[in-house]
Amino acid sequence: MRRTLLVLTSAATALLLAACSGAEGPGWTYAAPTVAPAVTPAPSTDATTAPEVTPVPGGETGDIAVAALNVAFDKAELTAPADTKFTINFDNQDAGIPHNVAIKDSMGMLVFTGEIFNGPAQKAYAVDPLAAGDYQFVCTVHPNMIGTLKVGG
Ligand SMILES: [Cu+2]
Repeated sequence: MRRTLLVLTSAATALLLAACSGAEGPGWTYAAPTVAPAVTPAPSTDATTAPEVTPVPGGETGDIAVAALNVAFDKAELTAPADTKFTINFDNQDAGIPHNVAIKDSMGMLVFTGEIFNGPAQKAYAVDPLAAGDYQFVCTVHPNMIGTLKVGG
């Protein structure tokens, strides 16, 4: 007699528990939709990396684009055509810091000196024809800002 009562009561509590968890049941369904929205914001980070990969504007032959940011050129190497005029589109992105682009030949002689100006601002430098060879482009104000300019093939 006693045993059947125990069984009955435990069965009753089991039913109660089932009813309780049944009430909480709908709670777990919310987990699924939250997974999808978390993935979508990722593409927005592309905006920060985009400016670095800016191609030569206009696509005109011989045009060079170089920028200065945090007292450094954004490129270590530039290429220009030989024996023909070309343009350096210089983008000084350093607010309140003066930069320019000057060109030295392999002997260290200055063959071109662009106007020094404060950022943020841009200038297009017209450079006279250079003979084929390796040159150095530098910022007159900051000797640590150096890169290689390859003229011709
Ligand atoms: Cu500089």
